[in-house]
Amino acid sequence: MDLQATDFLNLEATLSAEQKLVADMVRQFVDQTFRPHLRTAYEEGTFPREIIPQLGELGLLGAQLKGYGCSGLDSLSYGLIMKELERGDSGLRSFASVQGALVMYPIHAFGSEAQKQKWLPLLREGKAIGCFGLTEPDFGSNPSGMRTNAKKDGSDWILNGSKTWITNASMADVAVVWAKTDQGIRGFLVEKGTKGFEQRAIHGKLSLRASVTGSLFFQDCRIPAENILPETVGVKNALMCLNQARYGIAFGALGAAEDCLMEALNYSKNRIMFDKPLASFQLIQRKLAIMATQITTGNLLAQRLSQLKADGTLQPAQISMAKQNNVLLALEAARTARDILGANGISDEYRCMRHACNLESVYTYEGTNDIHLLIVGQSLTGIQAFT
Ligand code: TGC
Ligand code: FAD
Repeated sequence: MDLQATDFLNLEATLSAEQKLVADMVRQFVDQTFRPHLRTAYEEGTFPREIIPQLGELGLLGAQLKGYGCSGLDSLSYGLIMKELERGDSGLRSFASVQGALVMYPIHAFGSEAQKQKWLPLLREGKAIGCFGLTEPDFGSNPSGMRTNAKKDGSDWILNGSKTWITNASMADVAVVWAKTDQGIRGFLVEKGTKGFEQRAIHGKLSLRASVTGSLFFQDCRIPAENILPETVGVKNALMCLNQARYGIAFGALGAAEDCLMEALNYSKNRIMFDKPLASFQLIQRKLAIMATQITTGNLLAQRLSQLKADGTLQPAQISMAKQNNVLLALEAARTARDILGANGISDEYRCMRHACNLESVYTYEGTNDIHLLIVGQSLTGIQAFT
């Protein structure tokens, strides 16, 4: 039997028929529906909004959640969806991650029944877009220090402050915003059009261009009592949302890495240099073998993560290990593929340079690579080394 470059240990054989079906369906959607928009979206620095209804129709938004019309898929299927989306582009996976893990999840986990009824069906169908505001200009890795605050005024809350580097910020219908209150850090649903709420796009990104990123500003925004997420009691709730999104990234980054490996492999078999295919040189084979090995270990890590999640025993530090490891290996794979493609590697006719540029953001967002190593370090030593 021929061994598959991107599935050297035949993990596919361990998938259920339904899991295979989900992965194939998403791969087909990405190839047929998303890819035709990608080059223009990347050049123009926009997200192709026209595909959002189809993401909803296919049940890919909040696919891990149960009820309210959500797909209620198992944890591995959810991971495979993220992987197939990011095989297309990290910006596509980002859109689905934010909508499902950072907006729908907190409403599902910490929201009132009325909030769930109002927002989850709209968000699932892609009829409403959400964003998640945690990071501030002066508080990135240390969100607990945030300055955005909400003060009680009768039964309402008055919100002041700002958030930046927020995916989907300028196109969101609803923002999940984390703010300091006299009861600790709590989550609020801030709706588009609220007086004093401004949503602004960030331009000039050289990474994740097929994704919309921006800032949120709150000036004396009056937030009605029914828009606080009632079950939020501290920064812990925001970090619980990050667990969901980081889990998806641990899978997603592997999609980008596999796309790069296949591109480098095909190119090296066809490119003739010194009268022979590049693939016939030892140095090139070494690079391909390392990429395939890293991808295989990353997939094993992700698959085990999904089992722990399904068992309900998954720990944040385990997610950190996988996010850190898999994004780093994907970034290295993208750079190696770019190297193997020579000058052609920097052209947008190929995929590896775009993946490499995207993965620089993925390396930083949802906790930087070093923050995740510090989380693992804390787990190993029992000593907190952030401060
Ligand atoms: P710390 O004092 O360590 O903990 C406070 C409380 O929270 C608990 N906890 C967690 N709970 C659930 N999940 C986690 N991952 C948790 N981590 C900590 C902890 O046990 C404690 O509970 P309790 O009961 O004792 O109160 O908190 P800290 O403020 O010192 O933070 C620690 C640190 C640095 C690890 C955390 O702040 C962190 O992860 N920083 C990184 C920030 C980050 O990842 N930001 C992401 C923003 S969102 C984003 O980037 C979206 S990208 C979107 C896209 O895909 O496009
Ligand atoms: P900093 O925290 O300033 O870190 C800079 C460097 O210092 C890093 O190398 C870091 O590892 C290192 N460092 C920091 N603290 C320590 C320490 N204690 N010890 C050692 N080294 C340290 N945020 C949201 O809330 N919602 C979003 O939707 C969102 N989307 C994003 C989309 C994109 C494209 C990007 C790029 C970012 C997004 N972010 C979002 C923000 C992202 O989460 C932050 O960029 C990230 O948490 C890092 O914060 P920072 O950029 O302020 O870097």
